[in-house]
Amino acid sequence: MARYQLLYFPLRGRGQATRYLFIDKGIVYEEINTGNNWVEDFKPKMPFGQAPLLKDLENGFEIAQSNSMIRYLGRKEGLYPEDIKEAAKVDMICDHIEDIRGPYVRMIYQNYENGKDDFVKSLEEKLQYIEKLFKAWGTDYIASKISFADYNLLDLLDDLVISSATCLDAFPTLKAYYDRMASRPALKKYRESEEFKKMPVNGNGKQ
Ligand code: 0HH
Repeated sequence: MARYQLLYFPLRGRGQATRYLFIDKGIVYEEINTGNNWVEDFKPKMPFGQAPLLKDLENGFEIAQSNSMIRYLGRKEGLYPEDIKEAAKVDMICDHIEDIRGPYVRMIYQNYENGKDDFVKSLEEKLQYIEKLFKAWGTDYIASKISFADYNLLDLLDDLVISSATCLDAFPTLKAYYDRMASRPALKKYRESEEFKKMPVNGNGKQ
């Protein structure tokens, strides 16, 4: 029986990190397609007028904002480090992810033709910070065990590699991390599925 509902459009976008967490941890969830009559049936019910929304079917609680959703799952599903320094590591990587995802989303939806080259150029600086931290921390995941933030980073790296196939070439530690995440058995199987392959990355066909 489903434990959660994920209400979102049928695209990767801001729902994919949560899907990865569910799939990797074997958590049964149900997708509700908010694209069916979005303006009339869904938008007015969303706390901030936007999707995604996560519903916890065990207690009826509803969470908006993709980063809050995945943090909630982190806390509830034992995927948030208990040690405060380890928790700070996953938090800081999540904040840095948002510093990349924000400009990515603006580039995709508002300035693709004129902005993509500059966005791709900006990645070299932004990714080298993660490379340096990962080398210093020396763990297989962001923290010593897998956490909610790893699914967020996997999804971000997917988007970046699609936009620029060579963007990880200068960062061997980050590239090895990406391959490690993508080859986790449940994720690998899902990423090879037609369901995943045919899911658009963004809502406007740009990537
Ligand atoms: N800060 C929020 C979060 O992280 C941002 C959510 C957001 O931007 O959760 N939601 C967008 C959909 S993601 C939204 O709800 C971008 C994909 C858009 C493609 C489909 C749009 C079809 C609309 C009919 N957008 C709809 C809206 O704001 O009304």
